[in-house]
Amino acid sequence: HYSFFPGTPRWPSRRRDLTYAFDPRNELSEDVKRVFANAFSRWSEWTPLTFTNISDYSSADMKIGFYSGDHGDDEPFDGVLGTLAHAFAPPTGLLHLDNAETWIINDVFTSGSSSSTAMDLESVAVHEIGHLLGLGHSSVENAIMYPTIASGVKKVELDRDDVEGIQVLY
Ligand code: TQI
Ligand code: ZN
Ligand code: ZN
Repeated sequence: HYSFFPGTPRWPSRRRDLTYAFDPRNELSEDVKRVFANAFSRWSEWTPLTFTNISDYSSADMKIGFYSGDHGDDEPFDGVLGTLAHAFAPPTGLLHLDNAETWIINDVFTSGSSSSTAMDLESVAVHEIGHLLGLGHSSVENAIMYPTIASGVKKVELDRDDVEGIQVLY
């Protein structure tokens, strides 16, 4: 079953229209931005929440970026595999991805030929957005919030368990 973080943090009810921005230092492609827009829409479909991409990074509710190793939040990334990404629950709203991973975007690899360690970006994004909204991990294997995903696998459809969890929060 779904779970929440200790203290059940969530975006307050007066904040239904949330904003997100990409770290301008990353200069991300439109393809990457589209993956996130898609991932956010999988959650807005089942909640009263809306998610809007704004360009002002400093004022966005949720901030997304790709980083390598130490990046200033006491949770350094660890190179290929291990930790792929992490997200901080409301009201912090940070979503960080490990730049050392080979990310698959729309079935295309971002680097090299290391297909055995490539991870699907949208799948990880949908999972991390769940954390950004206040969901912890689920014990249901098909759930987006289940704490394991295999390399190369695309798992982007919310399970009924994810939907039930998010609808308790919002
Ligand atoms: N990153 C972990 C995660 O997001 C970070 C983490 C570890 C965590 N323990 C936690 C977050 C407890 C919240 C609560 O789960 S990860 C997956 C999955 C990771 C894992 O890099 O291991 C995905 C990132 F679920 F597939 F294994 C994205 Cl999709
Ligand atoms: Zn981080
Ligand atoms: Zn997780």
